[in-house]
Order: sequence, then C-alpha cells, then structure tokens
Amino acid sequence: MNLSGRWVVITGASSGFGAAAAVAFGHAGCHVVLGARRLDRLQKVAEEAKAAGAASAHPRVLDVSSTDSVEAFASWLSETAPQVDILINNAGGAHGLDPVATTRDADLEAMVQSNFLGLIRVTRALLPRIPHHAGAWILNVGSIAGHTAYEGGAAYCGVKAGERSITQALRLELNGTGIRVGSIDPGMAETEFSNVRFKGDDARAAKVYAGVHPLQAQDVAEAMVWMASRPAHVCIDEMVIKPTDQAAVHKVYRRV
Ligand code: NDP
Ligand code: 8X3
Repeated sequence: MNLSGRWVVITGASSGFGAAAAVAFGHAGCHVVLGARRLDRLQKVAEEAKAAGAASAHPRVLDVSSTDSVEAFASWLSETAPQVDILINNAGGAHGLDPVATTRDADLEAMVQSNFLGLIRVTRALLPRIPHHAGAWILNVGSIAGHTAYEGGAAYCGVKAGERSITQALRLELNGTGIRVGSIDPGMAETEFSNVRFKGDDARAAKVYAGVHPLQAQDVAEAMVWMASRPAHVCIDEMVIKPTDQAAVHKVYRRV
C-alpha cells in the first residue's frame, strides 16, 4: 500500500521510536501529527520529518496520562487533519526497576497512566476519525516485557502484557470495519528508555547496552513502515523484534 498522503498520528514522538517513526513516515510522504509533553523536542522532530519528505508535520503538546489533554489534542486534530489513517500508540516507558517490596506509588502510577490507560484514552478519542475500509491501522507499541516478566519489572511487564490484551480486544471489536490493529513488541533498544527508567542516571542507563549491539530506533521505525504498507487486506497482528544479541529477555550476549 502506498503511504504517500496518509495522515499518521504518533504519540510519544519527541524521542526514540516515536521520533524515528515521524521521520520514517515522513520519508514515505505521509502527513505526520506528533504528540508528547516536550513541545521543543517535537518541533525539532517535525522539522526532521519535513526534511525527510513529509507532506506536512504538526507538533502538539499531549499528555496521554490526562483525559483533558487527550481530548484537547483530539479537538485540535479535528481542525488540523481530515482523518487519521494511522495511529501509533507509542507513548510510554518504564519508571524504576525496583522489586515489588520497595516499588513506589508515583512510578506505578506513571507506568499505568502512560502505557496502559493512555493507550486506551487516545484510541477512544481518535477512533471516530479513523475511516473504515480504507486500509487504516492502529499500531500499539508493546514489548517483549509483555511476554516474559523479569525481576523489578512487575508493573512495567504488567502494563505491557496489558497492552497485548488491549490490542487483542480492539482487534476483535473492530473486526468488520476494515481497520487493522496490531502490536509491535521490541526487545532491547537504545533510546531514552533506560535514562527515563533510571531517572537521569545516564551511567546506569549506558550499562544496559554495554557490549551489546542493541536495536536502534530506526530499526523499529522501519518495521512500522513495512507493517503499515502491507496491502489493506493484510494485518500484521503482532511483530516481535529483538537484537540478534538478545535471544530472550534474560539471555543477552555481551562482548565485554
Ligand atoms: P523514549 O524514552 O525515547 O521515548 C518515550 C516517548 O514517550 C517520549 O517521546 C516521551 O515524550 C513519551 N511519553 C512518555 N510519557 C508520556 C505521556 N504521559 N504523554 C505523552 N507522551 C509521553 O523511549 P522509547 O522510544 O524506547 O519508548 C517508546 C515506547 O517503546 C514506550 O512505550 C516503551 O515502553 C516501548 N519500548 C521500548 C523499548 C526499549 O528497549 N527502548 C523496548 C520495547 C518497548 P515526553 O517525555 O516528551 O512526553
Ligand atoms: C523495553 C524492553 O526488556 O528492557 O520494553 O523491558 S525491556
């Protein structure tokens, strides 16, 4: 399917996968609509998307953890875009790596609000703008953490397992509308993910990737474009994408 001229909404587009997706869908000639809390970062990404060939690029503040913010975004969008052909629910991340015994409420709430409730809120708000029987697509960003839990990941693994359930329910609910629904579930990728998880402790974040050749954001963005550009009758329900060095959540090959 030719993506040129399609309207793509990407949440969490100020860094990592979302920013790379803005550029990749821009390169495919799409109109890109970019949401996140850091507007200055979004504006830079919008410029990069335009330079890559985007038909247009529209940055806008969005906090998926707030229903008011999501509704304001949806209302602005109805004045900006004729429709939403592709919705990429990417906003989220991990906060902390503490075991259940010592985990903090603020971290739990941030993870549930952004990865889980935010995904439902944004989808609910934009669903009326997604056309039926036109090859439209909703892509949710999950994780291998949603397939296999690890120590310190009770809440993060839990919300990503929840993302799989949301995706599966939505796929069933929208069957017959022609709207495709799927999940992309990456493994270890070097973005700002670990810097956020470890609250700005960049040395600890760097250790996560030491000696490994992790995924880069562009790897995931290219996979998203491939998934979106399948013919309208083809829905990639779930894609797991990991570094070659990562055979499983706990099995990572390190050169050092
Ligand atoms: P980054 O930290 O680089 O990007 C996260 C993005 O989410 C940022 O743009 C951030 O923007 C946005 N975001 C976070 N909270 C909110 C919120 N409340 N409202 C709006 N936007 C929000 O990490 P990644 O690119 O790696 O993460 C993207 C997604 O991929 C996440 O869902 C993450 O869980 C998932 N993932 C990451 C993996 C990895 O190893 N990197 C592997 C598997 C999945 P801002 O702060 O400006 O709001
Ligand atoms: C991010 C991948 O395995 O670090 O979702 O949780 S992992």
